Amino acid sequence: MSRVPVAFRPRQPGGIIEIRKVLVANRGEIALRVMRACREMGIRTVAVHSTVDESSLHVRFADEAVCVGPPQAAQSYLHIPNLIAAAELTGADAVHPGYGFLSERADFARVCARCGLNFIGPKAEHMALMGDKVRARQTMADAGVPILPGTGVVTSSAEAIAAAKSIGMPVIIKASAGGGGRGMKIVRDIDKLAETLATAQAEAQAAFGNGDVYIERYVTSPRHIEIQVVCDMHGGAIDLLERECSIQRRHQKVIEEAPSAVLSDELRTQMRTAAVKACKAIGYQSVGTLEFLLDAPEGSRPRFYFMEMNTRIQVEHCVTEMITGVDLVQEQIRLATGEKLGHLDREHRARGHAIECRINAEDPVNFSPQPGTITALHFPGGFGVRVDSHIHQGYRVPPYYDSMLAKVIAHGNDREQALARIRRALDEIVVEGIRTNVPLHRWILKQPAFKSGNYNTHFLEANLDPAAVMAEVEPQS
Ligand code: MV4
Repeated sequence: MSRVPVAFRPRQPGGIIEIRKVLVANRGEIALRVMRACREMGIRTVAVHSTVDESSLHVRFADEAVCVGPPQAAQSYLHIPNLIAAAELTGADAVHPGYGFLSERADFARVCARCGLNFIGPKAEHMALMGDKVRARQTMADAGVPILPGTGVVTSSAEAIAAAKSIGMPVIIKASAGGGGRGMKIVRDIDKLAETLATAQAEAQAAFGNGDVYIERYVTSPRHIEIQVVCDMHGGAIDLLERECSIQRRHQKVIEEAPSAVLSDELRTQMRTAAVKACKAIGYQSVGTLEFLLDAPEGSRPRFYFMEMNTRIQVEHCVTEMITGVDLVQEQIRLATGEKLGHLDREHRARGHAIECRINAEDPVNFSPQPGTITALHFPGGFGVRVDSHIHQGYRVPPYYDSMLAKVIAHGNDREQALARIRRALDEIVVEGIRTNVPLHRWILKQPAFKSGNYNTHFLEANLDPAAVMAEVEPQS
């Protein structure tokens, strides 16, 4: 391997490394979000873009822009040599990966460091640790964080059957290199275990180049609750409360809110304490999220279990920002310079309630992607409403990337007020030229289970009523 010249960046008094120019290795709304944070901090920005994104808003928002390849992400936003060349060319001293694309690739973080670029995120070793779900599970167990009864890497069907007998049925087989719902198989009948194990191993090998799988007890109706953490390079770690993310379809979140409508103060404290304890145990640095499954069967004590840790800023970070007043992207940048957490309150209480709807370019009922041109656009506004989006009238939604067009976030003094505001905001929004999931959101927000706050991860698949969703294509009063 050839040696890469490593830029020399002396630390300033207090150990702070200044960041003057950030290359944003992403597109869409998150690229804008990062550039807005940089602008407010007096940091210059470099956009990278594929040929199809040449006139995108993230390019116009940046101080400089570099084309890094053709539309296919593998040849542009995921093409590490081109991104490093763009940073070198523009004299950027830091890289922000956003979410998706290279944001959780330990190899990218390592290459950035080798090239003297400050990767705005955690250490590569923690990204690699959390990308290995078997290792992550064991690490959490060692730190005293609750995990579901389960195994390490399972290789033989005899081993799997013995494990299932001790865990109890049903079980779930998960790929160690998977995550976010990819590479999972539920097994309800122990007679099917050996066969499903072989399929899971083959699929994991094909999808991730790693056939390792493990087994866990399957929780039939869990809620997905995650804790936002913020950690500095000096052992400081705090949490910024939870987000409830159970409204999802095929592991894509659709609506998120904070705080959760169902967590008791006692359970919330336990989850927050576990999350911070885990971060301190591994020496985690930067912002991150611990995802938990909450098993709350009728009539028995609710329990939470570690599921995964996301080592990036997440799409739904905005709901946490709205209830804490903390700019998470600015914090992420400050932490990458070596700043201590000192400036942040150690203890956060929710200021009201926030709800986020992800607006996607997709059919509201069958969810097929809807690329095309936006012919008319009006975004909601007013007290307590925030819209993070990169689209505009005349924008062409390319078929190559994620279908998310906008996030509409409403904040209120309590859940009732936040709900009324987001309903009002979704009645104001106009996106013409392509189909979007706005009608789906209008429908969800009216459902008694959603209004009560008592819903689990099966809410959408169990309740989706196509005719009722289609009736929401025009806003109703
Ligand atoms: C589970 C589970 C039940 N039991 N693990 C889905 C995403 C990935 N992070 C893990 N997931 C699940 N793991 C056990 N042992 C149910 C899910 C799951 C789920 C989790 C969170 C949000 C939505 C979900 C939808 C279906 C399944």
